[in-house]
Amino acid sequence: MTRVVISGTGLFQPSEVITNAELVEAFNAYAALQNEQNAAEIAAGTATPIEPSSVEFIEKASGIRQRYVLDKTGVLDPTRMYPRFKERADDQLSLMAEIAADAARKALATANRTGADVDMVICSAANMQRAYPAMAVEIQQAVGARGFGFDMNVACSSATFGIEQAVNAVKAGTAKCVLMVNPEITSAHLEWRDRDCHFIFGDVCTAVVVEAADTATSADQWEVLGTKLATQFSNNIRNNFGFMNSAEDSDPNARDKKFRQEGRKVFKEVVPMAAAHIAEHLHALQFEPTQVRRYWLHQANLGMNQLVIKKLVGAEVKAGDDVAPLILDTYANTASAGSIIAFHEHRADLAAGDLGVICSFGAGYSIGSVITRKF
Ligand code: CO8
Repeated sequence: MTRVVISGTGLFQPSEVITNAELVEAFNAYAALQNEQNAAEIAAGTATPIEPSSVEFIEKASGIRQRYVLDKTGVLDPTRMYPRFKERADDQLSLMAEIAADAARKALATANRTGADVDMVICSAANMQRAYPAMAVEIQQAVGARGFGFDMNVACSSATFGIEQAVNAVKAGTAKCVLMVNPEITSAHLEWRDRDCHFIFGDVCTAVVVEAADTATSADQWEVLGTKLATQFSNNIRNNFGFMNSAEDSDPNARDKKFRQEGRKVFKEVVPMAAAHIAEHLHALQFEPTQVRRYWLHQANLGMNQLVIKKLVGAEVKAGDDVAPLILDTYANTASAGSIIAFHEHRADLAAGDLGVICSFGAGYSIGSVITRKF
């Protein structure tokens, strides 16, 4: 059986940061404007005022302190509350492909590879910039890869599901060197005017190189011992934006055409599913959760990671400790990229033979785990 390794990772990080204080100031200015405009209806009791947001709530409820975004000005403009991107001509590199190519080049450099070594490209993210041609094919061209590329979307689990496709392709012999990228421009599908969720997301792109162990030359290789994917339908995280909207005569700017969730239900339902999933996967490979040196968990909410890690290894371990590092305080929830950022930033100190688990959980519901060991 072919042994497969992750031989490199890369991260694109936008240069612009929005702190919670800046975000709350913009939201509260927006709320004041709206309340002023609707003053008569509010006084008559036919409309309810928008309540202000608060930094204390955001930090306590989520653990998020700031987020990176591709455009800060549009998001913080209380008359807009949306990033502003310039539409690009068909012959220009699209924004998703641009950030993916940046992360990809960095990942290829750490894998000791160039684009010409890649024969399969997977673009896996919670949203694609357009219907077609596939983003992966544009990224394939941008990095000079050979072979073929395709897009896939499993919301927050897009990266772990993408890694499994990459591993299977190498094992099956349909590819030798796979580039899997996760360009997450979450700022364009977050409702920044919704107090319940305006603080949740940030933009980034991650990239992972997967290849056969016997041909890999990278100094930092992680053997993939197993992957396990699970889905279970839920409407608790949903976005109805899509190509049918015009045909259905529905408003493309209606609230349901952006991210929305029942946050409490997601929290309660996903935590036990994720913890049980990881434990089952480890047991199937004859490992105990306490043998894992590091968990690179999905980065949505501090409390969720706290509970998942407690269920796995006991109450004395905290999310944010060495065993389960956090990046969501700096990056916020970056959809599928979160667990990969954690892996990218928090693995250099591990030794050969150390065991690690990358795990995502999110909309679908979807859960994906990758059990890996430092080569
Ligand atoms: N400021 C001040 N107060 C607030 C705010 C705010 N911004 N928001 C809500 N409150 C108030 C509420 O009004 C409520 O007040 P009251 O008690 O008087 O009714 C109180 O705070 C508590 O509100 P909640 O119950 O909503 O707060 P929670 O403690 O549940 O925290 C969270 C909210 C942080 C959202 C939490 O529920 C959570 O993190 N849940 C899990 C979410 C999650 O992991 N989702 C994953 C989705 S990501 C995914 O799968 C990918 C999707 C694709 C990407 C999309 C990109 C855009």
